[in-house]
Amino acid sequence: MRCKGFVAFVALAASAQGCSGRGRVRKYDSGYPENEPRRVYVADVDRDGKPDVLVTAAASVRWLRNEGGERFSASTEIASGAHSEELALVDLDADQDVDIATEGGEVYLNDGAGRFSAAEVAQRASGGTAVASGDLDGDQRIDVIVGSSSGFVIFGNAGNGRFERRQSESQEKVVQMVTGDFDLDGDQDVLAVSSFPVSSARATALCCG
Ligand SMILES: [Ca+2]
Ligand SMILES: [Ca+2]
Ligand SMILES: [Ca+2]
Ligand SMILES: [Ca+2]
Repeated sequence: MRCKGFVAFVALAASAQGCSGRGRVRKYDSGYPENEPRRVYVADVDRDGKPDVLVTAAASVRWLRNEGGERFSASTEIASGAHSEELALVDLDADQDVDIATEGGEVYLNDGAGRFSAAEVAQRASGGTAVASGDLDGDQRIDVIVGSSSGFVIFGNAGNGRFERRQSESQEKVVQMVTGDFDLDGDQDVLAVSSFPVSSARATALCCG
């Protein structure tokens, strides 16, 4: 019989003078079998002001709603699909709630209450090792970048819940990516870290919007 996996939180008791250093350990059931949970994220999924917890597995994302008072709800699955371990949590449709993009190139849009629906992603990449987000073309819509064993692919946000494959960079396996204006020219760039020893990291100015 397999045991359920747990996500553990540490709550430190604080006094008026500051943290006492003594705390409690509480455990919450992630809903996954033993050894399946991969990563944990914090985001206010339902916009009630209380940070919620998302736990990922290889092909699943589960949500533990923060009910206040150190209580979290039983976990519920809010997304499923291959390569769901790493997430980008960002408002992709500009409706003021947190949406989900997975390293598998799937996008799930939040209705504001924690119910997610899959967006349309054209020519979604197979595999997936990393995901990042940023407005790469300067159109004020957040785009999604998906890394794989053969580089990374940009999925441009076309609006109305649609994402289209716009550009790919063929290179070595991508381990992690971040976005930012690394060359200070006013547009967002992608920094992709690879496991290839010669060029372990490089910043590429992809769009000059
Ligand atoms: Ca919340
Ligand atoms: Ca949203
Ligand atoms: Ca954009
Ligand atoms: Ca730039």
